[in-house]
Amino acid sequence: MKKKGPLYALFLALLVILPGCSSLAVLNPKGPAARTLSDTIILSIVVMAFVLAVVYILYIFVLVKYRAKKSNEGYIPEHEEGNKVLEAIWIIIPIIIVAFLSVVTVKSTHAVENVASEYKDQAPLVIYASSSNWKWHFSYPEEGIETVNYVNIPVHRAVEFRLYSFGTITSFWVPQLAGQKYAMSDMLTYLNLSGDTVGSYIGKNSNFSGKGFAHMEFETLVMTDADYQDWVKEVKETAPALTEDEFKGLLAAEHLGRKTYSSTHLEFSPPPGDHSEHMSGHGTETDMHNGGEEHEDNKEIHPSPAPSSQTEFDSNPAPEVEEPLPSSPVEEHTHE
Ligand SMILES: [Cu+2]
Repeated sequence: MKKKGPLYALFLALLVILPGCSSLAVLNPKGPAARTLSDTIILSIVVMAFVLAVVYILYIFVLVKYRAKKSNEGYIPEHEEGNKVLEAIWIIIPIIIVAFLSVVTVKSTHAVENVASEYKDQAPLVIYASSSNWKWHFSYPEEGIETVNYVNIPVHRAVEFRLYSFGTITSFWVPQLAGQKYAMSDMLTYLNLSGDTVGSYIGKNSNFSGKGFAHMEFETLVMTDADYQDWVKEVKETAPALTEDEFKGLLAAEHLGRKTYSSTHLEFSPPPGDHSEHMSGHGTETDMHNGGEEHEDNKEIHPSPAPSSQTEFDSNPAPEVEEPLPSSPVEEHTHE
């Protein structure tokens, strides 16, 4: 029995240390959407723990009470069948559990898919987040600025991310602010998110997308409204404009550090259309590529180019990383 001491110590140490890791960031929410998810996770764990507790207590009770022992040697229990009360109990209880969890799931899903109730009266700040080859591009159409691998948002503000990808499917995830959502090349997906605590939160791609996947992280900085306005003003005054050539270079690169521009790529490389446009039955198939004909010939920067027989990878079947990978844009965990 003595040997178990170190094991218990290790277990306790892990319990103390692990909550500081980003892997449990979902249980340390800093915005309404993430808080809804965290509450749902904790509630589910409590319900499941209750079910387990009942099962194990009954199990131990039956083992102890009905085990073979001297006092009941040769005892054979009465044959029983059709106990209506017992059968009703074990049918109704699971129905109640499933119904309860269903209501919780529908309510929480509805909550995180929409603007949080406390920010309902605001027009959301729209930010396009597009991924390319292990980078994230953030375009602010209202401000007319663009960043790479970091995104700044004002605190207590509804933000609507519109997600798409210049390549494989990726998944946009800022664990402390909201759940993950897929970014695809042919349609936009929408993610509502708000931060209610000023701070820096790690964001990542949570869908494996190739060899650079592990380095595909970005910083989400939740700033006071005044700091945010100052930052936007400074970017507009000091950052270079994003030209089409510069943007092609950004797309071609495998990894990049942070970049800041005083114009967006949306003007010359529009995002893909809303999925609903061609699902309504009114549009034609070509409506899907809402970039318009003038962009069809510029397939390099169109997020949903027509299928081509050759991709950028075909010309270089085994690209090796010659230079060391750039360090992650977010160096630190968000320890409190
Ligand atoms: Cu579609």
